[in-house]
Amino acid sequence: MDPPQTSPLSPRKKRPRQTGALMASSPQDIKFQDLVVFILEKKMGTTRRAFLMELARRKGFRVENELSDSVTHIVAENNSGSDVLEWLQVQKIQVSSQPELLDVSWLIECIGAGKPVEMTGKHQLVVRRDYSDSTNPGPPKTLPTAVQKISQYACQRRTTLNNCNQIFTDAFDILAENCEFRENEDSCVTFMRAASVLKSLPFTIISMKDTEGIPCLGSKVKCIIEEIIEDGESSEVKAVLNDERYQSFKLFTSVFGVGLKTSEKWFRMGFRTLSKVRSDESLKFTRMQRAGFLYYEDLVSCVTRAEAEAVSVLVKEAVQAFLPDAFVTMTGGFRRGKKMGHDVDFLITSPGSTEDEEQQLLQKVMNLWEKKGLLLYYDLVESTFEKLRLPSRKVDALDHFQKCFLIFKLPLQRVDSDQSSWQEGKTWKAIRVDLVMCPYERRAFALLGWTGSRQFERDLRRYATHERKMILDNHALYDKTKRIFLKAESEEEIFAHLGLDYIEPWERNA
Ligand code: DCT
Ligand code: MG
Repeated sequence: MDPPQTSPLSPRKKRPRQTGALMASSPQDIKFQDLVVFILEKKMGTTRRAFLMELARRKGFRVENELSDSVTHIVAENNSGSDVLEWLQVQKIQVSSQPELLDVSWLIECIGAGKPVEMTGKHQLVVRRDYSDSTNPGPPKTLPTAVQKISQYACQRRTTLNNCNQIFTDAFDILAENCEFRENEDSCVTFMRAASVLKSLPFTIISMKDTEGIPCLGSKVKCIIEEIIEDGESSEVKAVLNDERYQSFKLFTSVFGVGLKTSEKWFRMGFRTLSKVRSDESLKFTRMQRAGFLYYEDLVSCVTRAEAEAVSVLVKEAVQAFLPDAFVTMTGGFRRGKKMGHDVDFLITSPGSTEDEEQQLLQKVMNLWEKKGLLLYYDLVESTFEKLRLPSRKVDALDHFQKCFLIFKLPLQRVDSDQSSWQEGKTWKAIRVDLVMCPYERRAFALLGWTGSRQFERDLRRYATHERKMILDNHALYDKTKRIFLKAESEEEIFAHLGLDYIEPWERNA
C-alpha cells in the first residue's frame, strides 16, 4: 500500500515567514574575485535581502553578510545615494576605498547574466542633499516589455542553458517528476510547462509582480513561486523529497531498463533499496535490467562532453567503415550545448546507400564493436517506418526508425580530458549510447525530433496541430488542409513550413 499522501497540491496556507537560517547558503565557489557585494537591508527587508544574497551567491558572486572595508559594491533598493551615505556614517565602519553605490536593478541584471554587468548611469545611486527618500523612486524596476509577448509554446521561445530561475525550475521539475511517478498526467504537464517557461526568461523572478503576463503560470504554480520567494523553499517540494514513493521511484528508475511499471511493482512488494532488489532471488530481471545493474555506477555518473566526443569519433569511424558517405550527427542534449548527459544520441544517414545497405549498417557496427570488445549491451530495434504513413498525433510517440540502444565500453585513454577523477586501474567507462538510422530524405525531421528537448518537441507538435492544422513527428510534416506531406532538407525549412522563427539547437533547452 502507498503511504498516506500529504496533499501536495492543495493551495498553501500563509505561514509565518521563515528567514535567516533557511536562506544562509553554504560557501560556494566565488567566480568574481574582484567584486565584494553588500546588500543594504534598509527598505528592502530581511527576506528579500536574503533571497537576493542566495541567488547572487549561486551565480558565483561574493556577497558579504556584514559591511566591512573589503566591500566594493553596496546595493540598495528604494534608497538614494544620500540615504546610503547617511546610513554608512551611522555604521561607524571604516569603508576605505570608495565603494560603488548601486541600485538593486544592477544586481538583478548581474544575476540574470550570470556575471557582472556594466554599471551605467541608470544603476548608480545619486547623492544629492535635497533628495527626500520618498521622492526618489530609483530607476524603474519594471519588467522588460517583451514579457507580454511570451508565447505559451516552447517552440516560440528561446531557451538557452542560462537559467535565471533555477531555484523555481528545480522545484517544478521535482513536482513534475513526482506527478509522473503517480501517473498524474495533467499536473505533470502543468509543472513541466511552468518550469519550461521560467527557463526561457531573461530575468530572475524576484517578486510576484514579475510573474504578471507570463503564460503557463496558473494559480497553483503561482502559490509555489510565492512561497519560494518568501521562504526560500516550497513545503510541497520538501514533502515530495521526503516521500517514500518518490524516493523509491527515483532510485528504481535510475536503473537502465527500469520504468514506471517495474518501479510500481517493486515498490508494492515493499522494496526500498537497490541492494535488496538486486539480491532478491524471486525477482526476474530483463537482459536490459541486468546490464543496468551491472554497470550502474558508471551509468548514473552521467556522460561528460569529452566522453561524448570520444564516443563520437568511434561511432564515425565504425559507421564510415561500412558507408563512407554517411553523416553522423550527435543529437540530444549535447547538440543543445549541454555539458553533461545521461546518454549520447547519434543520428546516422547516408545519401548514397540502398535500403538494404541502410538496413544492415547498425548490425554491422554492432558486430565490429563486439569483435573489438567495445560493446557491453545492445538492443537493435528494427525499423517499422513506412513512407506514406501519416505522422503520429501523439506528442510523446516513439518513432519508427531503426535504432540501437546500447552500452558502450569506452576506453578512457580515448577521452581527451583530465582523468584525475578516475580511480587508479579503471581503464574504461560504460556509456549509454542511442544510434538512430534514418532515410536520407527524412533527416531534417529526425534531426529536429532527436535534438529535443522533450518539452520543446511536445510544444512543436502541439503548435503544429493547434495553430497550423498540421501533424509533425520525427518522420514527416503533414498539412491537413492541403492534404500533402511537406518536404524539408533542413530544420530551417521545417520551422518555415510551420510559420515559426528559426530556433537554434542551443535555444531549445525548454
Ligand atoms: N526522443 C525521441 N524519441 C525517443 C526518445 C527521445 O524523439 N524515443 C527525442 C527527445 C529528446 C531527444 O530525442 C534525446 O532524448 P534523451 O537522450 O532522452 O534526452 P536529452 O535531451 O539528450 O537529455 P539527456 O542529457 O538526459 O540525454
Ligand atoms: Mg540524450
